[in-house]
Amino acid sequence: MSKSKSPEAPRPTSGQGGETHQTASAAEQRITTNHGVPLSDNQNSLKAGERGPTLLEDFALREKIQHFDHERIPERIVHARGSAAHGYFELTDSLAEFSRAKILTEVGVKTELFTRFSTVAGGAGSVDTPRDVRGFAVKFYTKEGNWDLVGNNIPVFFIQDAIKFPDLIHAVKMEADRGYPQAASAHDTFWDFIGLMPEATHMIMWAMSDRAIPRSFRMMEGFGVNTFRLLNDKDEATFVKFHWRPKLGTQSTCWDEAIKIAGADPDYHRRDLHEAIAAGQFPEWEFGVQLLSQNEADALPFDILDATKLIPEELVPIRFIGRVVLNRNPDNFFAETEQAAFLPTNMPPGVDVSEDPLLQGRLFSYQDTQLSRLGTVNFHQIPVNKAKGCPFQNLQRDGQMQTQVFKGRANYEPNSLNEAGEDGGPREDPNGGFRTFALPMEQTKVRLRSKSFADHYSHARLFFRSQTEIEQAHIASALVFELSKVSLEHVRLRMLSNLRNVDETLAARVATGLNLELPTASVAAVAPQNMKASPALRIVGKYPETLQGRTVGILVSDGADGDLIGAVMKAVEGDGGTIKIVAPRIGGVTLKGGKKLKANGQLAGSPSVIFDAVALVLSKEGCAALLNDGAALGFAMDAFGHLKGLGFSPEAKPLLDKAGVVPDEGVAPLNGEIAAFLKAARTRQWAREPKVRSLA
Ligand code: HDE
Repeated sequence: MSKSKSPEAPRPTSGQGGETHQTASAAEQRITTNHGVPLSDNQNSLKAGERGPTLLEDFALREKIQHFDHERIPERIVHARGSAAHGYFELTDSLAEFSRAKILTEVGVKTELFTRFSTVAGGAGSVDTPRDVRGFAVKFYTKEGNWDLVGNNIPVFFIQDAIKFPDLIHAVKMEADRGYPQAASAHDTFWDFIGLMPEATHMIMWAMSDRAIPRSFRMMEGFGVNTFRLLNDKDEATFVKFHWRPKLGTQSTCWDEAIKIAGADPDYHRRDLHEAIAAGQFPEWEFGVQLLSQNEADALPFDILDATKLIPEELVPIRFIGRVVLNRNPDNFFAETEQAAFLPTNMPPGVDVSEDPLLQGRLFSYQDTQLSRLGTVNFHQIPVNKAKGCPFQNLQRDGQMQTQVFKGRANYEPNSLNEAGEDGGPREDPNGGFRTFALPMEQTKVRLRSKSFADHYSHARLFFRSQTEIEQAHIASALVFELSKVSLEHVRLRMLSNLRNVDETLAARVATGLNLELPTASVAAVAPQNMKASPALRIVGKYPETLQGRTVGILVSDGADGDLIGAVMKAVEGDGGTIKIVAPRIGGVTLKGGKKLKANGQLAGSPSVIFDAVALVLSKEGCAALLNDGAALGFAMDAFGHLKGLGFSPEAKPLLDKAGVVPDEGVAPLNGEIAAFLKAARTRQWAREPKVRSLA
């Protein structure tokens, strides 16, 4: 084993006194009222005598409590729970041939941005790890105005037409008469709606896959979902789909793990993002595009205006053109993350919409919803929403919370005020200003769904059959879990009928898991096609195995071998991982030889579910003292059950035995070398899964 010195007390990571706080400014800051009046006493209300009634004239008390009473604003009606960070986009490959947007043509230019990740169904105070889609909203502060690319971590959506969105959200959120479940799709109204909306079947495959239980916001892909257009300086249009690809790879949790994390740390993803950035481990994504001409789009066997369909990247490769880096945490959660307003209508010249009916509805909704959420038509003046890379001026005036002080009389145009030597205000720019693609159309008004949208099962089948067997088992098991929570048997049966159109074996596996007879298949409007598999849709095996950005928990005890702990720390950190020391008591342990080792976490509050891999480095006595400790047994049992790499000192073996850990490639004795543990820690032990859990 490589000789290495016993570990110093672990460097406190951020959030544990790790930052070097700036000393307070010398001049004492006086507390004042909101109107600047300095206050002499912020501890006591004004009374008639020490024990007398509080006086109405106490403006300090009234202002402070009144402000407090009105601090909450309406949460987002969807995507209420989110976490955000600042960063930048750097273009590395110009799209000048396709777009005149400066952000897509000026290679090497860094554009500031603000990104908010979110769940969909839960409220602002719900948990980070439910099974759910994740929002992936990016506000680029470009020099031609803000560009809000408001995507998700799944490339398709449940519905094809925006008019169904309120129904979808009403169905997935807590049920109207009982106010539960919170942040969960496993309930009657959601599956009742989904079973009656076959167009949702492809998205359901994604929502039941491991994509919906991401390990970290830093380890998930992002997609623009809708089809947009790029317009070059000749106003020639090219269809475009946008992609974000994480440098850390895509990684998910196991479903049992996600459930337990929700209890152990409801803020798991928020903390993960904040701590990584605070520690200088800046998450990064490659930003890419799929580009299609009108002819190429027409040649596809599906309609790219249909948001329930994706374009397999084996068909149209992704061209990576830049990178997104998140390198600064918000200073204030409410001011920035809560007040951020994303609008898909925010597009720089050179980017344009398509006729995708889902996108068309979104173009109204985001602008509209900010009014009720932020309470003023001037929400664009809130710092996080302000255009930064460019001046913005127009002749719109007044409105609540107007913070701009316009000079002169020009609040209309045309005007000739400049002939009187006054400032006539801004004017349109026919060349540089935003132009819309001149789409030829001679249509009659109809309320119809395009026939080209009618195939609801071929892409669902493509996704399912493109998965590895491991991932297919997770999809089937998730469907069994969710439909088992449905109390209406006709809803379960309707879903089974639909699943038969996706894949007969999938439907059979789910029926068996529900102990139901398989019903006849529902009638598909368009017979499902077998498309060529798209391995790019998998997670397992798509990215290199790595400890980069991951965290390893080392459970230690008094008398443990400090050299061995040091060797594990050195190996993990050398591999790009982060170490957290877990001990029975937060004060840490006394190692063999008397050296002290501080802990980052106390055992009961640091279960193995919050780590990517674990090591148990215990002394003989220390192990004996933990043999009857549920938290210690659970630490080992859950790490093993969640398919994690598990290293152990020889003295820790009795605890593993009692926890039911059986030796396999991912259970590595730390008695001479660390390499086997490191290899196991970089991934999940998929071969172990059938031994630890029954899958559908
Ligand atoms: Fe949204 N969506 N959405 N959505 N959406 C909102 O706007 C809407 C859809 C997405 O972090 C709301 O500011 C409609 C698809 C994200 O602040 C609202 C339809 C995609 C966020 C709204 C959709 C998204 C939102 C609520 C169907 C992926 C969070 C709060 C046509 C491309 C943004 C808000 C943030 C938020 C409307 C479907 C992504 C209600 C009408 C598809 C990431 O306006």
